[in-house]
Amino acid sequence: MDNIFAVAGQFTLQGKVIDVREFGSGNINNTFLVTLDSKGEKHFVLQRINTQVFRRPELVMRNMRITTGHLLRRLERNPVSEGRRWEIPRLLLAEDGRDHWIGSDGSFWRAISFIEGAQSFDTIKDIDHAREVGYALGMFHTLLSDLPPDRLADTLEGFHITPRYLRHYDEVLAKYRPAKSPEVDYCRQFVGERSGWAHVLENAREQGRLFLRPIHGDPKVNNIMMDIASGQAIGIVDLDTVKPGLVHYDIGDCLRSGCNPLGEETGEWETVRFDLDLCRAILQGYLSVARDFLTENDFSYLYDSIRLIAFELGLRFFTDYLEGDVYFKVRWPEQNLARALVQFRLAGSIESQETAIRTIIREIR
Ligand code: GN1
Ligand code: MG
Repeated sequence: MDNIFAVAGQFTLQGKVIDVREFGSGNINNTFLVTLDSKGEKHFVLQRINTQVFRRPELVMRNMRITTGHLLRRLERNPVSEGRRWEIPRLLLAEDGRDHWIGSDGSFWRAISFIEGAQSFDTIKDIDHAREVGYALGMFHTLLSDLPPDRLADTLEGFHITPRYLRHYDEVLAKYRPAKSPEVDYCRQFVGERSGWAHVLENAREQGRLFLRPIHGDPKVNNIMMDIASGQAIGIVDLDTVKPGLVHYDIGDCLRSGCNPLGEETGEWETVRFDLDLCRAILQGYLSVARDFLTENDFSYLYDSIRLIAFELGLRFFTDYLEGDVYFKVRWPEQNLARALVQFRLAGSIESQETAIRTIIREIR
């Protein structure tokens, strides 16, 4: 780990690096927690950006600067309600004054402030946690609702555009001809039966029923920071995928992650289900802060967005499995297939509870 200490040192303007260890469970970038021997801040988060995925990392940094700057200004004008805190991850500068550092091998590194006294979870613990997760996403959307989306670069072309993932899936199927197995057959059938519907959000956007706004892109449960003392949500981290998009991608992603009590890495895919109580609580928390900017049309596509993002993530994992794990990091050979099965099962559970989910949406709007 000599080298990683040297990289961390690039961002250490005060004190000395005493520890660097792997941190979090991201599927794309490599993340480390750096501990300092310093009178000031004791930790920061160091990340190596996956430049195979984020082809223009400097634009990711620019989006992050614009977003965090906007969030800070908004919070100065409209502070969060009393007794709450809301933290925004800060970019740390390298010795040369830039917000990233490029290694001799071309690796792209950046450092972000660490939020002390907070933790995140891979799954939701209880109803209060669920409401707070929804609140956090609602806060994020509300604070960014007056940032014109075209100020943000599109750093990941095609991200959450389900028809593009389907096209890519067809290409991969034609090229790799997967061996037959019950799991692979289940996934293929699951995708095949839904390919006609998967355009639902993009069609609505083309018809002008839904429109682009700044989105987080990845508001899953473990990107929501929870205050250890109060149990309240205090911020959203992982701002790499902030870009113009439909808020539906975010709402769908938050719900597919939050309402799956077994979590997206469970080995028990056959018992995966979508939990309605958690769904109600997340949406209530979201609407407690974000109701005002949602339109009639936004509400009419909420159910589809929940179903679609679970389906889409399953499709992304399955395609990556077929393609040989070129996108999502894996720790074992069939991991992306296992992840796909979880998401497809979840999407199936969403479908079988459509009436109940639509009722929840109607009741709380
Ligand atoms: C990836 O790397 P991570 O864990 O922050 C992915 C998300 C998926 C998520 C599933 C840029 O996020 O879209 O929902 O895995 N990020 C990207 O866990 O593709
Ligand atoms: Mg992410």
